Amino acid sequence: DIGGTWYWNRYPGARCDIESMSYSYSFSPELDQEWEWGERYATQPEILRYVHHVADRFDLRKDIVLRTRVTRAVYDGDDHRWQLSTDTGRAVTARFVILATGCMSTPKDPAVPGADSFTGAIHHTARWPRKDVPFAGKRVAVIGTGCSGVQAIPVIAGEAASLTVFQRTPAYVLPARNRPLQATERAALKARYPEFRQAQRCSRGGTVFTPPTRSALEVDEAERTAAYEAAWDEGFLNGLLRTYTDILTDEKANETVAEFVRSKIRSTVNDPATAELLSPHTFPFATKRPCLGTNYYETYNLPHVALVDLRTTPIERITPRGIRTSGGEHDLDVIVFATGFDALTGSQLAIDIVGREGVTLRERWADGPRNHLGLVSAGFPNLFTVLGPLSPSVLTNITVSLEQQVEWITTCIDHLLGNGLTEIDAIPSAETAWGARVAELAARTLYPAVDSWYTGANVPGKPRAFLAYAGGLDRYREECDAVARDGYTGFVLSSSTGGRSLPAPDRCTDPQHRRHG
Ligand code: NA7
Repeated sequence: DIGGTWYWNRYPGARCDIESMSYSYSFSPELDQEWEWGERYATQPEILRYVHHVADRFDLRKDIVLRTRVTRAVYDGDDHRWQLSTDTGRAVTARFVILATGCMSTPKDPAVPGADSFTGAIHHTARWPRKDVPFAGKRVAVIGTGCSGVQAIPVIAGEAASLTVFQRTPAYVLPARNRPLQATERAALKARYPEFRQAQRCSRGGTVFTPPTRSALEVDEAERTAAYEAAWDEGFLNGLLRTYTDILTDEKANETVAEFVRSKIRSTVNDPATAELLSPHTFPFATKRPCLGTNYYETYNLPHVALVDLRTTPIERITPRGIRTSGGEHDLDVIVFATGFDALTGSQLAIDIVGREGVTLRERWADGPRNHLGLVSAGFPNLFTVLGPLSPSVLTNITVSLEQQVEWITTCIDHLLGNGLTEIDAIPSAETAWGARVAELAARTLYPAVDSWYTGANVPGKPRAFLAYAGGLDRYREECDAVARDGYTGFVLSSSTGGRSLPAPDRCTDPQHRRHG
């Protein structure tokens, strides 16, 4: 069915961590007015209903082919078209291909030996069955304490006979403060939706807030704590990040927030040893995506919930009866993997993509993703990506980011068609410059040093690189618009008859691309 992430991630407790009235399409004022969000943070079923509504309202289903996996895409340089193969045998020829394959859609293989031997049920949060998974009376394990595990754990604990959480690295979990939306607050935002949507578009991360002006280190502890308490009470994913300017850039400033969260864990979790195990010490706050939870830390006070620290007692294997760690065997009926994704590049590299002159995307990205503006990779003409690597994507409210990229791509294709052009390709030197720019923006932050899915470190063997543009959606939008306005600098635009209208020749200095002129 349609829905992407919100189709697949139907695990108990799945919901968005951006407010629903922000995390929705902005392209239709009528849609904005007619849809009624029920909760501050929408559940997965509610978002899926919204996606279905959008598909019906705009008559999109006629253009959607379901139950079909694109397995291979080969560029025919003579015909200037992509030949797509699918697992149903259906073949498709297309001039333009847009990979909207998702930034978190290829589940990571947790590679725990013995999974096949388990006599109970195993489920991955990102491939959750459509039928209900019963937990009542069952002994359940959750492996993984990222955002998915953090959402699922309290809900599963509410039903299961026992829950054992297998934790490798504790997360910073902030309270969501979710609640039903009141009709009056929905109406108030709807009354100013056009301005609100415009403010989102011009914002740093796709959500609207007042940016901080001071360093965390220039105020005294009492003032800082008061600011952190206020943010904690508000329940925004990035509320604590937005208290001061330097939380993500200065280790000392960051540590003040990190310690504040740890103090909250200590005051919530009754058992001091469990509280300590749940307290993150190995990475700065928000250098991995923080999690929004509901009763997450409180869940560990329940008598039937146990925490296993995989750092001291690693998993040895899954057995027919359960999970064996170096500390002993845990008998189980259900194992839930909440072990995350091969983020940002996984879904593109899962397709066998063959570009100009037989070069594959896997070869081209062997040392990490390369592209210009996060949109097109050199040698793979007319193949665009939305929410892919080296774009703001996962650092932003993606509903805003994806509309920005879709608009840019649409304008670009219009430009090509309107000018008798058949092809856009990135210039390798522009790609190198873009990669350097993305790395330079990341280097201003604490992100790159941390092992996370932002850096590819969660997938063994994946080349390490900070995979997102950290300069903000506002700046990214300006950069993309400037490129288009200046005649698509860093790209070669050409026609099948050999004519090239843009960019001007002095911008295309890369020898590999001269032949297209
Ligand atoms: P994440 O954030 O990648 O979290 C995965 C969790 O699983 C994390 O705690 C990992 O520990 C743990 N993990 C991964 N592999 C293993 C193995 N083999 N053994 C034990 N523990 C493991 O994925 P989520 O699905 O929670 O969230 C992804 C994003 O989706 C989320 O941020 C939202 O943006 C939407 P580690 O930290 O690697 O030690």
